[in-house]
Order: sequence, then C-alpha cells, then structure tokens
Amino acid sequence: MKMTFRWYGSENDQITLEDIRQIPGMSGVVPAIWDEPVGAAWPEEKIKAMVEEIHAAGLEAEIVESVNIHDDIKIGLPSRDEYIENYKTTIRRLSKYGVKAICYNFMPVFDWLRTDLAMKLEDGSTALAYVRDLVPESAEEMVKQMEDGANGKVLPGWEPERLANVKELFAKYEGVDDKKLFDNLVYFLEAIMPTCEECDVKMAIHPDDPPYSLFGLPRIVNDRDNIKALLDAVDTPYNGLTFCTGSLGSKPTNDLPAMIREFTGRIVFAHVRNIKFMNEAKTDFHESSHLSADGDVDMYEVLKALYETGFDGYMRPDHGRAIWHHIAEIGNPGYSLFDRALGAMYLNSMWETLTKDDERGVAHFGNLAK
Ligand code: DNO
Repeated sequence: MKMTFRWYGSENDQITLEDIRQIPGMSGVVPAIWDEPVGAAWPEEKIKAMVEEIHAAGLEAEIVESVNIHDDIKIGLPSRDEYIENYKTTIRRLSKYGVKAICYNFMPVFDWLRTDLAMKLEDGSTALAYVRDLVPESAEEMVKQMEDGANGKVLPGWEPERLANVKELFAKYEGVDDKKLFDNLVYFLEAIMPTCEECDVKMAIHPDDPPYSLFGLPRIVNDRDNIKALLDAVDTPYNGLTFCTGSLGSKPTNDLPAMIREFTGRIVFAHVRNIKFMNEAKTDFHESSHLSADGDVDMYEVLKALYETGFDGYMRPDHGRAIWHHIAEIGNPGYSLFDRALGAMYLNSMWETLTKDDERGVAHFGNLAK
C-alpha cells in the first residue's frame, strides 16, 4: 500500500509539496492538470513539468485523478471517438512520465455534489454535507450553489465553461438512461484497454457521489451489483475501481468490507473518509473526521478487509474537515491540510498494526481483549 495525498498543483493549492512531504509515511501526491478543457489530450510538456516538480520535492506521482471524460463519450455521440483518441494520447503521455493509474468518473454533467461545503459541526470545525431536501430545484441553481461555496476555486468536475450552458448539456443527455450510460462506459473502456495494457496504466473508476440519481440523471457506479456488472463486462485488472468509502458508505445498504473482499484484485485506489448520517432515513450526511467513532464507516473493518485481501494499490485520506487555524485552512473545499494529515496518520497507524499483527501471527479473532 502506498499512502498518497491529493494535490491541486502550485497554482491552485495553498498546500505545498513540502507540507505534504512532512506528513509521516507519505509516498506521493495525486495531481492533475486543471487548465486544459475537458476532452483535450494533456500536453506532454505540462505533464513533464508537473511530474518533475513533484519528484524534485521528493515525492512520487504514480497516480493522477480527474482525467475527466468528455460528455460526448458519456452520451455516446459520434464525436466520442475523437475524444477517446485524445484520452489514449493522455494515457501514453502520462505513462511516459511514470504514471501507473488514473482515477476518473463517469457521472453525467456533475461530478461529486454537496448541498453545503462548509457545514459547521458541534466542535467548531466545518465539513462538506449533503441534505436531500436542500438540493435546489434546478440544475442552474445547483451550479451556482456549488460555485458560491467554493472559495473562488474551481471544484473538480465543475468546470465553469462546461457548465455555463447546463440546460443545453442536460438536453444532450435526453434518452441516456442507466443502460445507455453503462454501454457507453463499456465502449469507452474497451476502446482504451489495449492502450492501458500496452502502457501498464490502470483505470480506477470513482463511484457516484452521492450514490444516487439527481436531477433525473443516470447513475451506474454505486453498489455491489452495478460495480460487479462493470468489472465483469470488461474483465481485466486494467479496468479497476477507486474504492471510495465515503461515496459508497453513504448508501446504507452497501456492505463495504464485503465489497472490498469481493472486488479483490480490482481495487486500484482507496479513497478513505468517513461520513455521519444526520437522519434516520440515512439520506443526509455530513463528512466527519476519519476516526471510526466519529462517523458511520468502520475504518478498522475497511482497512482490515483491504489488508487481508493483499491490497497493494494507492490510498489517500480523502476529504477532511477545516479545523484549527480555520482561515489558513480555507482553500479547496474538502481538501484541508490538517484534517487529511490526521487521517493519513490514523490510517497508517492502523495499517502498521495490521501488518505487525500479521507478521507476528496475532490472531485477530482471539481472546486478546479478555
Ligand atoms: C471529490 C473527488 C472526486 C474525484 C473524481 C474523479 O472530492 O473524490 O472529484 O476526484 O470523481 O474523477
């Protein structure tokens, strides 16, 4: 397992590579190129500069996140083939500079979505939250709400130029139901798999966040059955998964440790964060610290399942709350330094315990506590 940290680049992140390197046990960062339009091939010189900067700081850049997919691919328009060629070019270029995995998503129109990007918790920290009844009526209002809460940052998957005509974008998705979206995803994956194999770059799809349909848009990656269908449809280790405990964990019927065990060998990347349900129906949640006791995801069971199934991919502490020196913390919503650093220490310490207990033959189901 390699512990990593999402980094938005020196232009877009108040957190420096040196800050990240000082977090114990950090092997590398998860970067992206943000100033290219969705669908364009990432230019080689930008990839080179990004990777060299990261290496110079003593960190690795083996996985990138948010190589976003053009809507024409998701909709299945004839122009998709051209965008798929661009995607293949990006894969080849990334691999040339040592990238081994790509985290992406196949959510129509919107990437992750929250109704509050800074909900105040009891202890004075703030966190991202989702309350079903606060989802605005219209998609335009949703875009505005996310933009207003973003501290002037462009949120991943919320490119203003793409969403400027969100109504037209919605119209283009007319007739795209779950089945069609699934077929378009399979078409995309089948087209790029030879390049992934040739370059040894694994694709890791991010689940839907939140894990259900919004504004009538199809959603196809959010539970055991639809993930299994996807992994089976394109059955190669290069068609892998980003196991996001927060996204999958906010659907109460998902049994995370069982899913981890079932998808052994296909989990390329683990996004580990915790959420706390706010209502009995479990439709509303806020994000919490990583600690099991603070949320509804049992981190010990999640890590144990990953450990026991020989997980050797990348992990990152996913979102964190804004804590402590609040003002200095405000940057990319959900991507604070301090709470994510605490999360990394917590996850690393559990991993160390699991590793040493295993090496020493400690029986986890024994009577040690008695
Ligand atoms: C949110 C992230 C997502 C993720 C993309 C990957 O914080 O987990 O934006 O990066 O869905 O494409």
